[in-house]
Amino acid sequence: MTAGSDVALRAQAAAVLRGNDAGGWTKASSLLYPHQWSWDSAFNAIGWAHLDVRRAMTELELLFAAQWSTGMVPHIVFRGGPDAAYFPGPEWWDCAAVTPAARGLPVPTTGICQPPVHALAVRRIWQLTPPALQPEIRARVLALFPRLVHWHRYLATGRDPEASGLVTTYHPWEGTDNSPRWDRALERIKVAKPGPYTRLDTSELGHPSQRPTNWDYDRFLWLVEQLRKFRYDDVQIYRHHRFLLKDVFFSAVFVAANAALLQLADVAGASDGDRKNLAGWLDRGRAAVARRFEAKTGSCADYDVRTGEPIRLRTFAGFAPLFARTADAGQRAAQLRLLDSADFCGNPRLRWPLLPSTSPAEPAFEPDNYWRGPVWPVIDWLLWQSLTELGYADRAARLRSDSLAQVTGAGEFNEYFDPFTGSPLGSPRQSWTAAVVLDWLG
Ligand code: 2M8
Repeated sequence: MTAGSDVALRAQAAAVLRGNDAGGWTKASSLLYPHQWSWDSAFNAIGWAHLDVRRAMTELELLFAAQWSTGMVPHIVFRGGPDAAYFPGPEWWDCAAVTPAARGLPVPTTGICQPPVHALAVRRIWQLTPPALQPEIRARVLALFPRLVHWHRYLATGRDPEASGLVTTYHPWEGTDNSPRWDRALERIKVAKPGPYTRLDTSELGHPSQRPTNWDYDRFLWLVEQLRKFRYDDVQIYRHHRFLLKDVFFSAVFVAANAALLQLADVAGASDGDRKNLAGWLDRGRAAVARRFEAKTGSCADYDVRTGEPIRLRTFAGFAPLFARTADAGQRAAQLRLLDSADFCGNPRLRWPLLPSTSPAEPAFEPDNYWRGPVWPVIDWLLWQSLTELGYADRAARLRSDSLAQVTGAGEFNEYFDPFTGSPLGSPRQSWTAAVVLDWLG
């Protein structure tokens, strides 16, 4: 890619973020997602940091303004208001009515969370802060830091009462919605059909095959109903909820996030206690992810808390040791072999050698269906970050240039891409895709 086209691409990516800017927070996309999503917001802050570090901080500050008293950062902050076209809206969650943890918030939220990319965002903002703005941004990082630690403490305790080092997810919406990783657990669940509902996503997008099925949505909504019944109380949920999964990807992001907060500890004037906790969560998480690694496959398996079964599927989540920046040279080598094998980036049918959400060799693979096969630029960005930090500069550089070629090749900063054809899928002008492009362009 030439320098000239980089300039044009940067301008286009910036225009997507600016176009989705709703005044201090960014719609995840103007088409499908007119509210503030948690991990989208973190990626978007990384993108904003290249345009305006103050605006980047505001993105996170507004997200954390909706943090629950438990420390949880909700997966959607319904900032788009009651008229924004999105289903299911706040009435399906009813959080403030059922739990004191969500009372007094400036806006309604959902009652679940998403991977903690936020610390990576604050670190990036700080790295990009010009000297003249450092006093202001440092003060703002200082103010946000305790909220970040509170969020991490929630994940390390409420979401891991066993102190296993692995985060438990309660709902497929906690990151990778219809990933085949959740199929078995969802199949076990017998749902009472939720009251009548009308999905907006399939009609808005016009391509239902790129979205979860109605079977999925019946289960997604039933799980929300259950969580509401348990008043979003982690203890009750742990006791009764049918969907409790130890998610190795989420856990690996948590490891990387703890490392990022530790790197910010001096800037944020962190207490000794906070530093000790962060280092403890980091070590415990990294060791736990390493224990889920299976030498036979070179991959890492999620774990179903209810059945005790490992979830052995070839998906991007199997690369959790890389996402967690494993220090184990043997695991790193095995993961890199797997990454470029025919099951993943080395598959001869791929348009670009990028990490697909699900391996084409997996029976559940569907090239155009959401988290069941397509390439997601944000996931490849996380992998690129890990490879860069682990010192695999060449592999990281190829991931970056192929990702940029994919985005430039077709569509308008789409949400995800068909791994075989490179065709753009999902929502166009997806904020986080534009944000990671801005970061790749530097
Ligand atoms: C997708 O999920 C939302 C529900 O949260 C949806 O399909 O309506 C997922 O890709 C999720 O990870 C992402 O944060 C969200 C907004 O981009 O969209």
